[in-house]
Amino acid sequence: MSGAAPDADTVVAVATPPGTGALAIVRLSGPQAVAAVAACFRGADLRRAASHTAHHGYVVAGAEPVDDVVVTVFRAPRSYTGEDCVEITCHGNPLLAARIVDTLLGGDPPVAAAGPGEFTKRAFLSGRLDLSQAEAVADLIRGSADTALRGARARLDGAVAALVEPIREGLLDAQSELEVELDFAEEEGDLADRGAVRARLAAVAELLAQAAADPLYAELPYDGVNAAIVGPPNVGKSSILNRLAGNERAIVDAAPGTTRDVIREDLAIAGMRVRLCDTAGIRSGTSGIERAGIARTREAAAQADVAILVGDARTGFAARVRAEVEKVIAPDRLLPVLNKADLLDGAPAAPPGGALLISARTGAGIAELSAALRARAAGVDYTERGAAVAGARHRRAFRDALAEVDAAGGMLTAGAEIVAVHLRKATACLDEILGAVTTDDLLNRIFERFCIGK
Ligand SMILES: Nc1nc2c(ncn2[C@@H]2O[C@H](COP(=O)(O)OP(=O)(O)OP(=O)(O)O)[C@@H](O)[C@H]2O)c(=O)[nH]1
Ligand SMILES: [Mg+2]
Repeated sequence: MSGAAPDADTVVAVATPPGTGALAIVRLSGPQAVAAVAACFRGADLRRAASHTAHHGYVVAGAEPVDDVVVTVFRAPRSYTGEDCVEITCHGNPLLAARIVDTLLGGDPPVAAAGPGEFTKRAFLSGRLDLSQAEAVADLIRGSADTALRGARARLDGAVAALVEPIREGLLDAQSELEVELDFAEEEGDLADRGAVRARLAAVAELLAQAAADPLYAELPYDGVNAAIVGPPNVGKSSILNRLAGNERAIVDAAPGTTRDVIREDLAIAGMRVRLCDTAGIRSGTSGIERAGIARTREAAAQADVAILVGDARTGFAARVRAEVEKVIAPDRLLPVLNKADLLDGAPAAPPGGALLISARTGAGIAELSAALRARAAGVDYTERGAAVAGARHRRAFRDALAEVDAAGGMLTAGAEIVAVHLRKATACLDEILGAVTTDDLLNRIFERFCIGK
């Protein structure tokens, strides 16, 4: 967090995005939040304001009114951060919001500028949120698919704790059963049969495996899925982009080699944010500009999470083009599509290799294309793109816990002490998920992904 703002201090930040809108919100948290605003507010006496009350008045810089605002007061501990919080709603001009922040920063009592995620970090530190809930806040703000948002919503509502709790209890039960069996063992060393413990551990292992695969972690990259439309010239790549975008974004022409550069369009497709690229058709024997365009096509395909490989329904896929594309993107990220189905004579035959048959001209098969794109995108591992951070962290912890439970299972006949050590380690992995034990490093890594003001 910002070095200038030790955690006990009062901090301020603009909570709304830096653009023009109807309203903007400046937010404060900390012991001096109310006093700091009251010092530059003309209206009711905020120092006496009850929690969860709103007050109309002016923010003033010296004698000059900056803006008329609504100030909402939240008293500790019934606030987002658990500290005293104030929200100042002003007109949605970033200059006004910045002047209000400047006025507060230069005022008395002093306040400091909040770092990224500082409000949510304070909510975690004061026990208002567990760590999995704090992570869900970032995912709720930046998630790029409806499933990701549903997962984040559920996690913010405590779904991870609900997932972890029965596992934790299972581990505790295994520990106590272990002790019971120890007590009843006829003689020291009679450790052959630990049936109840073994069954308990198997159940816990099953829960851990399920938890790691839970749809709560259906995450996609924050900036959306990268998809590229690739194929030979003239098969209708630009027409497909236009059809998915619902407008004439790209130039379409009967002459091959129309698209020379990569055209990008941010779209919502099947409930998912997609950055879709239309590219220059791949062919050999070209020169100059077109060759440069094809080089960019390769680049776009290499960066794509999913590449829509387009062929002509009448002639199928160009083998050389396919080979060219497969050099830069794994085959399981390719979505083969045959376009111009409307030009087929008679009923279309089943297309080869699970390809989709579509027509950019009539719109036939476009809904299926959207759904297939969604399904293909959901199958990609985004960990390396910095997405799915919470999911990756939790999954690793669940897997580590599972390894400990397996190790404990393997030690059942060796001795109760060593089994107990593994079970305690498994519990520690679960504690890491909810943030019962954390390090500054971990917290910094989590909260630096947040926007300022959240
Ligand atoms: N009948 C029919 N024609 C289509 C369809 N899709 C595209 N076309 C036509 O095919 C031609 C090429 O379309 P484009 O979308 O420019 O194809 P492209 O793959 O982007 O071509 P390049 O940019 O040159 O690589 C145009 O005349 C389109 O009108 C389709 O589904 N059916
Ligand atoms: Mg084109």
